[in-house]
Amino acid sequence: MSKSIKKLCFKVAVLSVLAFPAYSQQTIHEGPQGFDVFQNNIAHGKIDTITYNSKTVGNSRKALIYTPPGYNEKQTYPVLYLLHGIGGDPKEWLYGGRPQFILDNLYAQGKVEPMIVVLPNGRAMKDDRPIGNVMDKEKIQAFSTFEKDLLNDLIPFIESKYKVYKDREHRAIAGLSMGGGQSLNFGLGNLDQFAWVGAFSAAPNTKQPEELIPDPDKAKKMLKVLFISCGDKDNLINNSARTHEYLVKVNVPHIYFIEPGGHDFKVWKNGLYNFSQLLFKPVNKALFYSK
Ligand code: FER
Repeated sequence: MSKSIKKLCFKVAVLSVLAFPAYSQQTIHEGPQGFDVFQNNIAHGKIDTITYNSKTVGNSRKALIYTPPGYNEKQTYPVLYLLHGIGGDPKEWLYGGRPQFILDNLYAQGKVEPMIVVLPNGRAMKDDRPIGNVMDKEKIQAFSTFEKDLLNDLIPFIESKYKVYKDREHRAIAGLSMGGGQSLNFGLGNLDQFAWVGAFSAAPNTKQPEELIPDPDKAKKMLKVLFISCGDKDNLINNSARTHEYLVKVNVPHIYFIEPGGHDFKVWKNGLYNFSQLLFKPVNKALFYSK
């Protein structure tokens, strides 16, 4: 190789390294190939089952918890509550979305802040299994009741058993479909509890925009990141679109990511991939939707 070509190669290499941080998190994009695949040669987080007493439901309830690679009790962690859909339970994310693979891979690349992820059962009723007609009125109601179970039972339990931060800026909520609607309803409805809210393919349980965001100035002031994503072929897209249109109208910054896809885990995995990388870090306003 001639000297001048070598010099040019060096310059290109230096420039790409310098430019990389600017590009690496500038866009919301679909996960690259392999982002959701188990890698043998990296550190892995751990999945455990926890059991907590629910005053709301009147029995003991189970949730899954993911602690990140290198988890140790000397460190204090922020928490993401990650919610499932209408036909699911905590195992829906575990087996359908493999959040542990997505997050392990992101940790290996230094792209996520260490955090604990809790996968609750969002159907807050005595028999919370996804059996029979999952559209039954009392089961749909249980997704709404979960707000109390989450705030009054599960969060206090997690905070008593794990070394976690207890303030809103270290607490995030996100979910798929019914869990996306829950995240918008509970997150935006309790801004004193959550600063990071994500909804992937939000379902018809999503409150009407005016009810969801009654005080846009407060939402604007308190939210760190509000992330809404949906597949362009999802029959439920209107729940996301109408929320987005209202947020634009009332000038609340948010991320709106419509990608090719239906009502499925391809979209939800990309949701987690993107949302998790934003959490508990300084906010990059360049990502927000602007008119
Ligand atoms: C509905 C259609 C879909 C509905 C909920 C869903 C409450 C939820 C889907 C999911 O969680 O995947 O009419 O009404």
